[in-house]
Formats: sequence, C-alpha cells, structure tokens
Amino acid sequence: MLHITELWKGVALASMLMLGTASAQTVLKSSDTHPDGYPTVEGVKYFGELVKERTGGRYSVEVYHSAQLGEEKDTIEQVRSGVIELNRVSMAPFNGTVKETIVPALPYIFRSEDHMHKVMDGPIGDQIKAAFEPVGLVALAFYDAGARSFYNSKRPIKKVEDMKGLKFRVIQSDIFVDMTTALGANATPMPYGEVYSSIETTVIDGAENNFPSYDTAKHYEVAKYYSMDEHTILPEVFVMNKAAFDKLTPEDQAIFRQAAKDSVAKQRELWTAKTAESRATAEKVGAEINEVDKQDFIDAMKPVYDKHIPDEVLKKLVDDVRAVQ
Ligand code: GTR
Repeated sequence: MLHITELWKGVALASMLMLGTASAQTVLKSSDTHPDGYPTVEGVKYFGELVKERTGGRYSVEVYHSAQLGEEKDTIEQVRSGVIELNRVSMAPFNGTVKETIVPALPYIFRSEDHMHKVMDGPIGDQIKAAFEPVGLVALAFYDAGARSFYNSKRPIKKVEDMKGLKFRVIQSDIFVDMTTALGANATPMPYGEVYSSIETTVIDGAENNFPSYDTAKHYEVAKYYSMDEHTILPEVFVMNKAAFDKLTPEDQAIFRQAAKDSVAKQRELWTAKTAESRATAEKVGAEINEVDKQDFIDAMKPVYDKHIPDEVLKKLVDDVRAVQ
C-alpha cells in the first residue's frame, strides 16, 4: 500500500507541474485609465472572454479600469517590467521610447479615420507593432480613439490666432507639446487624472481629447468650448509583457493574437456608438461645439514635422502612410 507521505509528495508534484505549464487557471492583469463600460475597457474584456473560451479556461483576464493601477506612465512601467501582463494605453506616451509611434501621432497625418484604419491594419501597422518588441512589449492590437481636439473654458477657437495665450494640458509626449506651441498656445503635459481639477482651479484653461474622454471624465463641466480642430487621429495600443507572451505555447500565442484581432472589430463598433452618444451628452449639458478653419491648423504644423521627423526611416514611413489610399 502507498504510504501517506508518498501520496502527498505525488499531489505536490502534480500541482507543481500544473503550475509550471499553466494548466491551472492563470489570471492576467490588464490596466486601463478609463471607467468600466468605456469602449477600450470593453474591448479588452471581450479579448479576455475569447481567450478564456479558446484556452478552455486556462487563461483569463481581469481588467483594472478607472486607473486603479495608476496613470498611464506608471502602468507602462508595470507592463514592461512584468508586474502586470497587459495594458491598454494611448500610443502618445510611447513617442519617446518607440520612435515608430511618432508617425501616427503626427498632426493631420491621417486624412480620415478610414485612412488610419487602412494604414494600421496593413504592413505599416505591423511595422509599428514590431517596434514595441525591443522595449519588452508585444503590441497585440490597435484600438480606435477617434480624433483629438482642443477644448477650453475661455472661448471658442476658430482660427489658429484664437489659441494665443491659452494654457492646455496635453498628453505626455513632446510632439503634443510642440504641436500646441506651434499653434501659439502653452502646453503642460500632465497625467489624465489631474486634468479636471487643473481646469477647475484655473491652473490650465483646457485640454485636448476625443468626445468619449471629454464626456466620461466630465471635462465639459469645466471647459465648455470644444473646437473641432481634430489635430490627431492617434489610435490606442493594447500591449502584453513580452516575457509573459514568450512563455505561452505557440498555439496559445496564436489564440491570444487572434482574440486581440477579433476584439478590434468589437471595440470599433462600440467606439462609433460611444462617440455619437458622448457628443450628444456634452451638448445636452451646455458644451458649445464649433468647427475650425482646419487648413489654418494644418499649415501651422510644419515645424512639428521638421523637428520630429529627422531621419530617413521615419521620413519614409511618413511617405508610406500618405501613399495609402
Ligand atoms: C484618451 C486615451 C487615454 C489617455 C487619455 C489622455 O483619449 O484613451 O488612454 O491617454 O486620452 O489624454 O491621457
């Protein structure tokens, strides 16, 4: 008869083996700055459902929304070091570390959201995705973030000269600082979570973002003039810690990649609906939305291209993006 200690040794060995091959359930942590229900949060949740289903429950994803794990700059460090496995963030905070992300962050580089989709869904998108690997990340998907525009508490902006002297919070990237400066305004990069109180206390006059962010962060309460200059159509990125990805079997890696791809369609659908809903909400509570003289804005952006596209690799990438029909 098997001795009792032998039996326990057997149980312990079996559970160690199970952990080693992740055949027990592995819960992957994902961060998002936005609240529950926001299209990016729902996109990642959907990815998690597909992964769970397709791995027979071996992997699942827990989304920590509403910046529970910190602001984007911090969570990027967490996902790079493996403290968390997944993160959905804007690409702007990567502009200093992953130089290819500069290109989609350039003002007016995309003619439309449709143009952006064609670029990011094709070989250029793959090239930008691959550029994340040297910083320890696998870019699984690009999600929609619409167009970013300036909004403020002082006045509607119709022409570039209306920007003069205004102080804006910009997303944490030098390109956004230089873009705002090129328009004659002052730029203060700061974490997203500080924007509302900074406008309220008049530390800044406004910020720049898309309608769903303007709405869900309630920035319309403190900055009612939203001017549709649409300076960028920069997509979001959904990344995974590379060491965690490399540990997956090739079959599981394929499942993760396909689930991410499938979640893009879902996120885009949710995005379109949310943009319309958020615009309507903002208008209902008194936001004043106006069109701008866009050509005036486009013309003012030349210095940004001169400074941030210094080498041939990026120049070619810019030309390639423009050539996509
Ligand atoms: C939003 C984006 C967030 C965050 C935010 C910001 O549009 O979805 O990930 O980057 O902008 O301005 O900080």
